[in-house]
Amino acid sequence: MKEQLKNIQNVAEGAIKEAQSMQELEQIRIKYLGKKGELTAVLRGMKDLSNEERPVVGKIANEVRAAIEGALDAAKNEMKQKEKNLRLMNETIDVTMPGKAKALGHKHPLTMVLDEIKDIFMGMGFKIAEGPEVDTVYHNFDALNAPKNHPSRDLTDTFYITDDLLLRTQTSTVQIRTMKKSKPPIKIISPGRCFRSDELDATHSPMFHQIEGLVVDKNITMADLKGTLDLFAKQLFGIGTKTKFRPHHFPFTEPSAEVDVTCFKCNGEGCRVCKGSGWIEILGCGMVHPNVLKECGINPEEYSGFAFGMGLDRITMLKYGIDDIRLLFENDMRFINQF
Ligand code: 2NM
Repeated sequence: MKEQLKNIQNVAEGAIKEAQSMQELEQIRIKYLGKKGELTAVLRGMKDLSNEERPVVGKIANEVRAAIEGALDAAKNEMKQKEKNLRLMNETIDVTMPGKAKALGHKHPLTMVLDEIKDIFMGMGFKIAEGPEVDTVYHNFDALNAPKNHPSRDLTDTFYITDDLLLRTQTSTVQIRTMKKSKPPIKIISPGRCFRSDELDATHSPMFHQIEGLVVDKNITMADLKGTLDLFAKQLFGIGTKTKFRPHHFPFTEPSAEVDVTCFKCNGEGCRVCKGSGWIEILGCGMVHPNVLKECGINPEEYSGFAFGMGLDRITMLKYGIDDIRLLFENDMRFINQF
């Protein structure tokens, strides 16, 4: 029986040495020390021993149990330590590794130029006014003195929603709304999206951006208009920029003009940007038509005003040498990332 006990101890200790995991160790414990284990079975047989032999064998059995338990504990501890070391190894952080760069976003070129233009006019005391993109035929055409048969009213040029509602074709709708609800002095610019039923190509888009301006007060003259827009051009394109006012026609202004600036690329010499002329057209303007003031409840005998409008997309394209308007709306990162 002593031999049997010693043998159990040897085999158990051997198995513990070989064990690779906590589960294996637990299986060994059950196999030798458990209720139906090998050591337990031997101990059960002790009742058949003589009175002299029983305490001797009992002592050895206890020693064997203690030895196996001790070996199990030691093996378990060693295994835990190994697992911990392994975990610590895998968790080490190499502080010398380069970090992952976070891609920072930035403003869209249209927003950059819009912000620049807003700053210039705010510096001259203009306020920013906004209004709805869906507006009435009245605000978009009638109140702006557009003749009932004006071609811009055609279904082929304007997106109508109903007989009375449309997508605004210019932001003058905002100027009309502002004149109707407030008294002069008025000094606003109205930037925003506009819509015309144009075929999309390199220079036309059915959705585009306008910035219009309006000043109404007593004694506003063509000289105020020219001074304001000349200063604007010098601030946007450079102090050496010159402006040229050419007579034009708009239903909502009288007199009306188009404004050219000396080419900021070639300084008026003639180049690709200005198509050899030395001049670039950048906006339309004029003195607000008395009919428009009257329609908005402003007495044209008492007040006068000037207004202007420009295309943000075109100016952005000129400033950055972009040759296709579609690039501004496609949000291709290869394009956007260049700014
Ligand atoms: C332009 C050109 C000239 C304009 C006129 C008005 C209003 F509402 F006061 F009559 N707002 N904007 C205007 C004048 C717009 O865009 C090329």
